[in-house]
Amino acid sequence: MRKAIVLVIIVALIGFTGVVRAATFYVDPARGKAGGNGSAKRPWRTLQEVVTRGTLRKVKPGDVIFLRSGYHGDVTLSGDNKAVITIAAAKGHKPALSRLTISSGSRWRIRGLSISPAFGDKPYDGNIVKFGDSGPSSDILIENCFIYTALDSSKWDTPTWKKANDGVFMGRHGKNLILRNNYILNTRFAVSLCAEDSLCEGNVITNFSADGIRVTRDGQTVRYNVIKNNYCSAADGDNNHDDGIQCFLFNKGTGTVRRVTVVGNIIINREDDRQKFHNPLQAIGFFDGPLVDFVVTDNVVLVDMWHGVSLYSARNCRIERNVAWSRWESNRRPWVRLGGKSQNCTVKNNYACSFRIDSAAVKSGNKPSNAAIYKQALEQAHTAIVKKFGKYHPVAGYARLGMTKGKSPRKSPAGDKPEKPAANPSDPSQQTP
Ligand SMILES: [Ca+2]
Ligand SMILES: [Ca+2]
Repeated sequence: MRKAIVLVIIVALIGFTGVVRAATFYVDPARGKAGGNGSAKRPWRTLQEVVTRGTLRKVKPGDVIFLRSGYHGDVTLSGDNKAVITIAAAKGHKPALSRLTISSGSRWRIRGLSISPAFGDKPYDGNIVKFGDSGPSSDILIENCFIYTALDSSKWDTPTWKKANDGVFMGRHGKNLILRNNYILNTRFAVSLCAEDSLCEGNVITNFSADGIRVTRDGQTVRYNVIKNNYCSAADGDNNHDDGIQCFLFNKGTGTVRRVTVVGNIIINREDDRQKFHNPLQAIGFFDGPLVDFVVTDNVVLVDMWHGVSLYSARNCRIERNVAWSRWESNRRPWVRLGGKSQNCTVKNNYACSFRIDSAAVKSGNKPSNAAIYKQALEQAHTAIVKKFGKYHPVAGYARLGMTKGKSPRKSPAGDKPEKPAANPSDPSQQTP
């Protein structure tokens, strides 16, 4: 009887930790062969070939595929996995894709890849990474990837900025999707979040000509992202109203967006005043609504525009401890604004250049911002982000602020050898590294 109980516990533990004979495969564009067996010594050739030849069927739930340096193609994945399948850069390797699409499916984890049309043989329009947009999708995690149109945009004119690829589209058929610690460089619309109950955290968005992050569905969390350096104004020939984070209504049926959390993000209009084609950026612009149960706290905003933090038609929302400042001399000083007809909202302990708060709101402790308060808030927010995600991006190499390069010490090195299989991305304990 006792033996049976012990056996049951052991079986339960093995099931719980998920370490049941996960296999590891290797893909190597330089040394691999289409007819290899996927072992470290006889790797397959490219990830695209693994998918299109059907070799991917040999990879089972819980397995890990390590990609070695080189070009792995334009890759489309799909399929429901009973346990997470991880596709990751092998240690010390720089695998590259020209595009990544996960059309539908569940339990995929993608880690540490460089993804850019620059690697492919011809340019394409639209998103560089798209997932959850063609069919039911859940528990997909995309992390530590370097996603960009081109490395250098210094010679771009406005037409080039307007036709630049969009960065990431988290699709409308998704639920429980995670976009974590990706570096997204030189894009038009950087990130569109259209999946319910999903998380966008620790990403860096640098150089974008339209909106940084679009929040469009219920239950989305946007936290600890850095969004900076916005391009092309109406005077330059770009009529898009650029926002750092915008609530853009996608819930067409109900016209209401619920349970959105926007916490600890840094939004900077431009880091360098020599930036060409700069544009006044609205920081957090939640104009569509009604907005219900929003939490917008601890964001730090430096913009040359009126909308620092603006929520319209808000119900049961909290706007707390945000700091909005401008270091430029125009009269566009960023405010905290609760507009339209708000109900049951709280606006507390924010710093901004001015406040426009619906009279029905509960408000207290809101004070004028200044350069010193902004500087302190920026340091605090940056420190919190660095603590969670590192000072430098693990693949792009860039710091989160400025464009210096370096390396963050690795907490747990990802090896070119079997490692602990990924936990289910929807596991809340896995949501912060
Ligand atoms: Ca623009
Ligand atoms: Ca916009």
